[in-house]
Amino acid sequence: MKKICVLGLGYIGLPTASLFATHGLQVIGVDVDAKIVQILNGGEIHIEEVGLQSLFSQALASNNLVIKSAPDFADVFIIAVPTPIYPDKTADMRAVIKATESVVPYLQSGNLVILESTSPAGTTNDLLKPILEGSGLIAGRDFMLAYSPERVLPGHILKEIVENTRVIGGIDRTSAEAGRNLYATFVKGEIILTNSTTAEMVKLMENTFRDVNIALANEFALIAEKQKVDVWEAIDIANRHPRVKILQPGPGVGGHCIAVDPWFLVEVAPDQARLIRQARLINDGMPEYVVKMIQRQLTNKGIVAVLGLTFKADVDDTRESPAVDVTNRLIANGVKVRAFDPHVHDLPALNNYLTSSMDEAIQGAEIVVLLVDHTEFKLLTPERLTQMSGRIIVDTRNCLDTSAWQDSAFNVIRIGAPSLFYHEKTSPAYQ
Ligand code: SAJ
Repeated sequence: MKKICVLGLGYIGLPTASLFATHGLQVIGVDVDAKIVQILNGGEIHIEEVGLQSLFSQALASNNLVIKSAPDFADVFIIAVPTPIYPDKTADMRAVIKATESVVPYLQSGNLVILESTSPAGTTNDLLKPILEGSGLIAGRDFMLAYSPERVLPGHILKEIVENTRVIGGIDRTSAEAGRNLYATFVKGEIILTNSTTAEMVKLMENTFRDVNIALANEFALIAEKQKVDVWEAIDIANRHPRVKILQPGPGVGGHCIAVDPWFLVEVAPDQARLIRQARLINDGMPEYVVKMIQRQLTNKGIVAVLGLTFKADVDDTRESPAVDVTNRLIANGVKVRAFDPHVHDLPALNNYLTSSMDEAIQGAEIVVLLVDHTEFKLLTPERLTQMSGRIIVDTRNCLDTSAWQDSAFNVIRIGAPSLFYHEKTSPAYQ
């Protein structure tokens, strides 16, 4: 297992390829996007992730990594391409199918093929195996086949890819063990072996667990608002219970994982996955709730400055971002929007609304809406917003010090909390 071909050089494929290369294996990194291949071949990376540029540069400098637009013969093929959903919420497996088909001409006896993309349970056996067997080789006899989900948190990928427990699901024991030997090259966490369908299910369950728990937090927020309770204070108190860990309400759930993966379970078991579907609907309803919250405050038909477009803090990823959803809905409703995100410089559908600085976005704005708790937004002070025409901050992440802003005569509007106007400073819990 000396030569590895990694298909898909995104948030998972690129760090994986780079780590194998810096650990002495020969790696061919493949991407079908000519622009990505060009950027990588120029020594730069096309995504933002802490430490990745330096790791990638080390990988290139080791001469163990080459970037190409098509696969080549190798001992191991790792497929790490996206698995989005269609508008009807069923899994779009086209990239996985295409990548697997592209391996077929290069598949040789003794090879190991590993799928890393999050996929509906059964994919490795039912989808990959028949495609790969189109080569004339038989899975389990002539080549090995396994599923090993990526489980790393964007923003912490390089740490988690090494330290997290890794699951390897083989179509048979030999395949799982070969996968373990391979990942042990750089994984310091425990490596657990199982079958491929269980490993696929594990990954979906993890992200669904988080989605359902976020939906619960969001539902608590909606109830709290009705009850004139500050949900953030209530969660904080409830979480002092030794067995309670309520997550954070927010403007919705984004990213290519948590907002997508639960649907893979709904797709295969629509009658059973009732809670899972409902959780998805609750989380998907949050952007519209936020839009209504903003528009209720917008009395002078003024400018709304939107701060943050990514799906969460300190990343550049806008896939399935609730912040983008909120912004689009405001625009569709005829609201005058300016948007700024320090990590987003090009977003085709919103380029006409993007500003290149925060000052430009907030100049003359009636309302400022914080949709993402990027570090630099958390450090915002009232003095920084003096160019606004209004005095309303909608803090969808509860990341500002509300009382400091009220002291500066700002009205801070939060999800799941009674609106606190600067002249009503007392926390509602103590009124
Ligand atoms: N969010 C909330 N409230 C919370 C936590 C998160 O509204 O309390 C929102 C975030 O703002 C974001 C979304 O949920 O929009 C998802 O963010 P996240 O940080 O929970 O997760 P991801 O999507 O960045 O990464 C998840 C991780 N899965 C789990 O924690 C179970 C990661 O380990 C996976 O590898 C990744 O999905 C993936 O690729 O599947």
